[in-house]
Amino acid sequence: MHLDHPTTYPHRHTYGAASPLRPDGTRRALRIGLGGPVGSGKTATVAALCRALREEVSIAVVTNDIYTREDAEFLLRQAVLPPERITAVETGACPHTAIRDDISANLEAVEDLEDGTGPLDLVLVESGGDNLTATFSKGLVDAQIFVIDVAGGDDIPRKGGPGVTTADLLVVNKTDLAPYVGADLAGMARDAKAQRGDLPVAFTSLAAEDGVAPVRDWVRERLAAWTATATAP
Ligand SMILES: Nc1nc2c(ncn2[C@@H]2O[C@H](COP(=O)(O)OP(=O)(O)OP(=O)(O)O)[C@@H](O)[C@H]2O)c(=O)[nH]1
Ligand SMILES: [Mg+2]
Repeated sequence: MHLDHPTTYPHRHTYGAASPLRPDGTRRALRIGLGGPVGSGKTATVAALCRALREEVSIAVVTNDIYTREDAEFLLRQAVLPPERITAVETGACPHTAIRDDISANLEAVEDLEDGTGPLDLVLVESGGDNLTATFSKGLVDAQIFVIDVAGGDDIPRKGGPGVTTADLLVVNKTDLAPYVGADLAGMARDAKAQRGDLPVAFTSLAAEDGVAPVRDWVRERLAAWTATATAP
């Protein structure tokens, strides 16, 4: 082991929380990251949020996939936003690498969206599906949503992990499937409370009309707080 050769260790970026203002003094968009296990409903949540909020705020989306642009293509097919507001980052590696360790490609994507479309209020950054440990760098997003689903097992909140315990909002999605997979929603709520204390938890079914409402309301609150902070003297 060569303790005197620090360059043998992998380089890690150490971004701090990004300034809410751009160099010209105008407020940049609030950036919200969505992470969680494969197939839990991250893209479906992004699509539903865009539909619910696009009339009131200016939104753009960055998706992360390992080798494809599938999530971005899904959002484009669904026409949830104009095409110039949707960008895909191909991570080429474990999703958490691009949202936590080297966030440069994602930061560039966010900045290109802001430059290309004019001032934005909200940028949603979807991580590729990963395990329970993936979290976003605070240099990339201002708040994070962790999306799990009832079909992944009702013991997930009890198992914890940084996504479940520290995300600003925990979403337990696909509640419509609970009766079919024998998921105990009340038990999930108790376990989530034990892991998260006062941090909020939203139970959603995106199969239901307006099923994204609890997440939409939380995003609205964050946007109001962001606007107030970023415009304070
Ligand atoms: N029944 C039900 N199906 C859902 C719900 N939300 C999402 N789905 C379905 O679950 C599947 C996966 O949803 P996605 O939104 O692609 O999941 P994801 O987390 O983005 O997946 P990856 O990006 O591949 O990790 C799709 O077939 C969705 O239609 C829900 O609330 N109820
Ligand atoms: Mg997805």
